[in-house]
Amino acid sequence: MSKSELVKTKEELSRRGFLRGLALTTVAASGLTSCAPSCDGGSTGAGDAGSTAGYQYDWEIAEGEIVHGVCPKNCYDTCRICTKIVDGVAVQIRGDQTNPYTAGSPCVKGQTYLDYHYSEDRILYPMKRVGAKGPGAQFERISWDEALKTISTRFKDISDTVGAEAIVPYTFSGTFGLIQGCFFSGVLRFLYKLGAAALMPNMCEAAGIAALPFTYGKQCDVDPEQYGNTDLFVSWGSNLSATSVHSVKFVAECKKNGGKIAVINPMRIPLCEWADLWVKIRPGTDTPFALGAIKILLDEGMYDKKFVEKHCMGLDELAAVADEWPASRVAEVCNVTADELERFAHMYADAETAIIMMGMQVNRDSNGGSKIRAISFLPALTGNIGKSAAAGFQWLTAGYWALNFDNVCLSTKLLGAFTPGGGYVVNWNQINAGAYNRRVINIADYADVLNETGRYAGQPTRAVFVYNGNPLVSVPDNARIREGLAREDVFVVVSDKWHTDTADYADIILPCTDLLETEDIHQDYHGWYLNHNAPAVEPLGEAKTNIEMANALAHAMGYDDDFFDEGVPEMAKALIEGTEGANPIYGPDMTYENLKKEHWRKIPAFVPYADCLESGFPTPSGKIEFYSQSLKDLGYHPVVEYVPSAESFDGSPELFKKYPLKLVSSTSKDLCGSNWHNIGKIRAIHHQHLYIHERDASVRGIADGDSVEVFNDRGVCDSLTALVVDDDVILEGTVLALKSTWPKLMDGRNNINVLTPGYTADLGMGTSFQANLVDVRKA
Ligand SMILES: Nc1nc2c(c(=O)[nH]1)N[C@H]1C(S)=C(S)[C@@H](COP(=O)(O)OP(=O)(O)OC[C@H]3O[C@@H](n4cnc5c(=O)[nH]c(N)nc54)[C@H](O)[C@@H]3O)O[C@H]1N2
Ligand SMILES: Nc1nc2c(c(=O)[nH]1)N[C@H]1C(S)=C(S)[C@@H](COP(=O)(O)OP(=O)(O)OC[C@H]3O[C@@H](n4cnc5c(=O)[nH]c(N)nc54)[C@H](O)[C@@H]3O)O[C@H]1N2
Ligand code: SF4
Ligand SMILES: [Mo]
Repeated sequence: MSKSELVKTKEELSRRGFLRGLALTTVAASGLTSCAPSCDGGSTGAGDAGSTAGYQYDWEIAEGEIVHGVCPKNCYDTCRICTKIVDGVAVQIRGDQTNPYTAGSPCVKGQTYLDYHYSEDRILYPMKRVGAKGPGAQFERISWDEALKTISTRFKDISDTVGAEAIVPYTFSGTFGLIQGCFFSGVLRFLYKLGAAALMPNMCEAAGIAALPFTYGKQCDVDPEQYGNTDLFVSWGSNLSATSVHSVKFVAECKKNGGKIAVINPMRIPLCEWADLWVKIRPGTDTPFALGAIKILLDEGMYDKKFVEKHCMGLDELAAVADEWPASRVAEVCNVTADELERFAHMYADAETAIIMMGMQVNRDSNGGSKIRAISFLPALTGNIGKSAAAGFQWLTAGYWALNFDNVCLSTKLLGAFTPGGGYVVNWNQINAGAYNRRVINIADYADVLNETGRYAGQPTRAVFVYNGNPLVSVPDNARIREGLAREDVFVVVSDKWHTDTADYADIILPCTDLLETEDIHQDYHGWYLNHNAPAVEPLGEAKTNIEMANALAHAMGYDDDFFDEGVPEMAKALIEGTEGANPIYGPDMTYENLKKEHWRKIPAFVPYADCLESGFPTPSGKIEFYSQSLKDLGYHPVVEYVPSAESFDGSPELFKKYPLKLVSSTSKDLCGSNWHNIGKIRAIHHQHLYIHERDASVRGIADGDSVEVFNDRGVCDSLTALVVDDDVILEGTVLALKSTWPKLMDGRNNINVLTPGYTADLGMGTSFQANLVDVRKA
């Protein structure tokens, strides 16, 4: 493309709004503006609202540099993407065509990354609040020097008077980059040096991560690119059509190749269209369902006797537990028919190879760890372990994250113990045993942390540092989160790109970079890839990466440790190579420099657990443990036990009389966590429905399309409209809504987290979003 053609294209683009983004970049980068257009505190955070719509154009039109990156969001897919840069401006994003997993295109959200990046609503400068905290808060621009001085002065004061442990981090999954974020690095390096409380980031997958090693010793998930080769794909409490759009094509291959599909889910999901069996299970009751299926496998001799004899221990104890779950009892508790249970058991036993994809919602319950443990017995009983690359289970590929995390997060050095995300901690007893050199807080009970209640009574909280997360949208028991952030004696720092609901409570806001401006290393948690994200453009305004922020804060505090002079290249090298040199699991010569050149590398194919069939499983007995002495020693049932969900018909019968509907939160294909709700094009397609069964609706006088209030003792969610559906869509007694909408974009109406509880899960100290009884009325 010639220069004049490019100029013409830019003219065309400018007419469609492109130059608004360009102008913002240029002016902001030159520092000539006092503030991005909407950084005056009056912003709604409402994103582009269509202003820059349509500026993408054909990949082939412009000559430009192509930079390889990775979508950094907390999403199964970790899309490998390419960005075209013309004159220092990002003009188009598309999928990396060479990557078999995410080839083609990012999802609908990823396609709006340029709107996201060049949005007029991005926070580009440090801000301080002027006036009251909360909705409508006003901010004015300050320099980084002033921001750092204010924060360091306040932090020193708190450390000297109350103690540094009164400063609490909140960080979760804004970027899943292993250096800038992902639970343990980023600004935590600074906060842990400071002496701030240690954060257990156990919001998402912790119960399952804690449960699986009791069965298998280590976690080896099947590669999703193998779905096409399996005889049976079981979607167990998962909805890949929303959560992992790029892996649906592999399920389609399974179907095309004659494989079967089973869905276990209280809600109809798109995969039900292809399913041979849909079990509309009652939420929270997966343990009895799995045990009922196990009883049938054992009673009818439909299990792999040779495999179990050689590689498993505790069959008799498992049989005794399963015996308590005849089909009639399973039917009653799980609200399924005995026939459905039989069909599932036979379908599973008959398949030569089977993959069970366990969704994460299953583990976000007070009994979530037990559910994952109960399901985990099925592949072992049927010999689906170590048999084929297309047999086994999927949870998260955490077992393949063979990087030197401690070199980067410095936890051993700073906290006295290393925890890769916290999920390997089973319960508070282990923490109380003194692994850490300071007070520990758990994200699952953040409302208590902020309000000094429950287990945190008497533990002062005087400052909160939020980055990479949005507690006021995403964390349970939200009204109490708001109360805690609103405390006048709590100093709040928020680092984000947007004026989120949480940012409205900030004393100081620090602007962060996005994927186009940040270098990082990413590893998929579903696929088998290690990836490099190269920065594509200069940061807009004065945005800093999380590591730059950590280093600047450390220098402001006067810390002179060498590690606060490190940049991403040194950290990436230490992460990937460690002191050992290239890391063998990723194939030959896996060095930082090679990953940069190759952009991504897939872990070379192998059969999960095949090595353990030869050399034993890394459990205490060396076998797959249906009976776990370790669990018993920790005070749990050594096999598994059905303890009803903390809020459910059988777990809390009195509460059930008052609030007879189980609220299930689910994931929107149009949002990722709370990301993108503020981007106009996306908000336009995102719905805010409460799926409700027609009989549940009619007894409450609710018609399709009515505005409704969903309520319980914790609060009222008033942002939903009823979508009245029948038995073909949802189980009666269950209502479902999508998670992570921004109250401030809904006229201050609450999202569902005003209803969700702060209980911790049985294993891994995870959250219990699903242990949630409610009622509904017409608004
Ligand atoms: N009701 C209900 N609620 C849920 C769930 C549920 O099932 N039901 N699921 C839970 C789960 S599984 C998860 S993972 C959590 C997610 O919880 P969080 O990770 O706390 O929430 P997100 O909404 O993803 O917020 C991420 C924020 O980080 C910011 N951010 C992005 N990149 C960066 C960066 O590089 N630096 C900085 N400083 N900030 C950045 C984004 O702009 C965004 O505001 O939500 C939980 N919430
Ligand atoms: N588009 C998009 N993709 C995402 C995310 C996002 O926000 N948006 N978030 C990412 C993150 S952080 C996570 S953790 C994952 C979330 O992944 P998941 O947690 O797997 O996704 P959900 O849709 O919340 O839940 C999956 C299904 O579980 C069902 N379900 C609920 N309770 C039960 C139960 O007790 N038993 C059974 N059998 N089924 C139940 C629900 O009906 C739902 O269809 O997705 C990731 N991918
Ligand atoms: S949100 Fe997920 S599917 Fe969408 S671009 Fe990012 S990684 Fe890909
Ligand atoms: Mo998550």
